[in-house]
Amino acid sequence: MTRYEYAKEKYAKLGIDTDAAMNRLMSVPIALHCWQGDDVRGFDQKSDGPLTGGIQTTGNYPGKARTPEELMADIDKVLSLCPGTKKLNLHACYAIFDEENGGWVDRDKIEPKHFKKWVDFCKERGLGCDFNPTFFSHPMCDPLTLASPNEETRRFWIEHGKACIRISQYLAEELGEVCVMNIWTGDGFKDIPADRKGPRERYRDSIDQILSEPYDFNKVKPCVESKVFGIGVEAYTVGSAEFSLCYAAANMDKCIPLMDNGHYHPTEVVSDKIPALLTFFPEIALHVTRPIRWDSDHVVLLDDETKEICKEIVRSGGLDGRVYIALDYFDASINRISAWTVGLRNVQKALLMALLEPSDDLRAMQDADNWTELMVRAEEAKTLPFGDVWEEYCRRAGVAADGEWFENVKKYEKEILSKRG
Ligand code: RNT
Ligand code: ZN
Repeated sequence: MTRYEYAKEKYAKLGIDTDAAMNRLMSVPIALHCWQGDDVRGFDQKSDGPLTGGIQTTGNYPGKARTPEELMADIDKVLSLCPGTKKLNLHACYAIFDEENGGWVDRDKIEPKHFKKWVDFCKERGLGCDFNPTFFSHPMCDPLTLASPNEETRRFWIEHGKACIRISQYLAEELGEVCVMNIWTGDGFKDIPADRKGPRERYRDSIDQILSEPYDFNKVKPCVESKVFGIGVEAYTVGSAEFSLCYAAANMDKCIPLMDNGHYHPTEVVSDKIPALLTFFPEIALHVTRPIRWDSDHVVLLDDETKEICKEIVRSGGLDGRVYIALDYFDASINRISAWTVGLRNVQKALLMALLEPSDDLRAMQDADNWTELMVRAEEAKTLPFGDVWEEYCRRAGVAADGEWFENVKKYEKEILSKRG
C-alpha cells in the first residue's frame, strides 16, 4: 500500500473522497500577480521614480526582473513549480512599448496593442489574464488620482481607467476567460482632513465614469478594492471599506467588491467577511496576502487565517465561479521566485485542506447544537495525513513535491538571477 492509498482510506472513513477533492482543485484558477517579480516597478516609466500610493517593498535581494523578457522567464519558472490552474495578473504599468507598436505613450493613452506580447505569452501557456489600472508611481499623482480636486488630474486618471476597461475586454476576448479588473487607488491623507465627503464624491463619480466605458460584464469583472490606510496616508482613505462595499452594492450590475486581507484592522478577518458578502453578492474577488501588524504584503504562509479563508471559499460555494482568487504580495528581501512559489503553493494547499474537510458532518453537528463533537472532530481532522494527499496532487499535476522544488530555484538563481546587474 502506498502512502497515498493509506491516506485515501483514512479520509474515506470520514466520508471524504480525496480523488474528487484533487480533481476539483485542479481546475480552480488562481491569479499570479506579475508584480512580485520586480518589486511593483513595471516598465512604463521613463525615469525610475519611487513606488507611491502608500505601498512599500522592502529589501533588495538580487535578481529582480528588469525587462519583460526576464519577468516572463521568471513567471515561467514559477508556473512550472506550482500545481493547479493558473492565471496571470497584470498591472497597466507592465505595458510593453516597442518600435512595432509605436513606442511609448502615457497611461491615459495605453491600448490593447501594448499588451499583445502578454496575450501571446498567455496563449502559449493556456492562461487567462486579470488586469489592474495603475493609479500610483506616476507624475500625475498629485498625490490624489481619482479623488483629486484638480480636474485635469482626475480626467487623466479617469481616461486611464477607461483605457484599462478596453484592455480588459481585449484580454478576456483573446484568452476566452474572464478578466477581473481591479480598481484600487492609494488616495488618502496623512493627516486629519477638513473634508471627508468631497473626495469620496469625486471618487464615486470617477469610478462611474470609468465604468461607463462599454464592456461585457460576463467577461470583464471590474472590482473596487477597499483599504484602511497606507504609508503616508495614515489618517484617511478615500476608498474605505464602507465606501467600496457600498459602491459595489449600489452597482451590482457593473462591478464586484474586492477584499484584500491586508486591508482591515488587525482583529478583523476576511474569512468571516466572505460568507457575509456572498449572502448578497453573486460574485466577489479576493487578494490573498499576509499582513504583519499592517498591510505589509508578506508572502502567504499556510497559517490559520489563510486556511480559514480557503475553508470559507469552499464552504460558501466559492469555487463554483463565485470567488475570484488572486495573490497580492511583494517581498523584495528574499528570492522572488521562491516567494511567488511558496505563496501560490500555500493557497493551493489551503484550498485542498478545505476540500478535505468533513464539512457536511461538521455543519450537521452545528445545526444540532452539538458543539462538543464538532470540536472533537474538527480538531482530529487537523492531523489527518494531508501531506500524502498533497504529494499525490503535485505528482498528478506534474510538479515537484515539497522538498524537491527549491533545488530548482537555487539552480535558477545561480545560473540566471545572479547574473542580473
Ligand atoms: C495595495 C493594494 C493593491 C496593490 C496592487 C499592486 O494596498 O493591495 O491591490 O497591492 O494593486
Ligand atoms: Zn490588494
